[in-house]
Amino acid sequence: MIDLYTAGTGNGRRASVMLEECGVPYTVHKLDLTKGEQKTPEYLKINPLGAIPAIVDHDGPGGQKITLSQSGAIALYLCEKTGKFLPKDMAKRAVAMQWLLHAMSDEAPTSGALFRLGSLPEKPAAAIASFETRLIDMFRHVDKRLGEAEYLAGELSVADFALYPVVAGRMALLDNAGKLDNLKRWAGALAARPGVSKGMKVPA
Ligand SMILES: N[C@@H](CCC(=O)N[C@@H](CS)C(=O)NCC(=O)O)C(=O)O
Repeated sequence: MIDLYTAGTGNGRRASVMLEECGVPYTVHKLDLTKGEQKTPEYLKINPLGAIPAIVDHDGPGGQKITLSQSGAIALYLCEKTGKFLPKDMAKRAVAMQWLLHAMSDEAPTSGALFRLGSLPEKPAAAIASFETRLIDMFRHVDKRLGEAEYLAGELSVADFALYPVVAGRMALLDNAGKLDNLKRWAGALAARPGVSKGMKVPA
């Protein structure tokens, strides 16, 4: 059994989508970020950075308990634990990693920056516009790829599940940007998966 510490954000949902898609049983512990529940001494023992998501797998490698943070690392761990969503072929796996890291190091932080800027009382318009342009450019990059392949790595992989919460959280921006039909087709296909749909509703 895995304990998942999470909140209703894209990073949190990346972990719950992966748990659902990999078919791993888990218990949800909902943290209220607005109340600072991610900074309590008890939670800092689980993730010293004081951020969600984090998991505790009581049946980790060698039967030992393992505690993990970083939604990308959690996603990869679940792939390795279950043998799912990581291509076996090395070349295909490298492409999956490329898109996974694009999701994690380019798209998710840009979307996160937009969230933070939008939460500031002064809502700095120039900075928000700059990050929106950057995110739309990235969406166009992904749209082009999805015009050549059904999924980011060719086959369905961890990269798709890692990117999906970012795209799902930015549908209004996607609509404003226009076109992006390949990205919308891909987002629709992922949204229709029961595991994605269930994972995106966590925490209830
Ligand atoms: N790169 C990390 C980002 C984690 C993160 O920033 N989590 C946010 C919510 S999406 C958080 O817990 N923020 C609360 C805080 O930092 O106090 C991941 O992918 O897990």
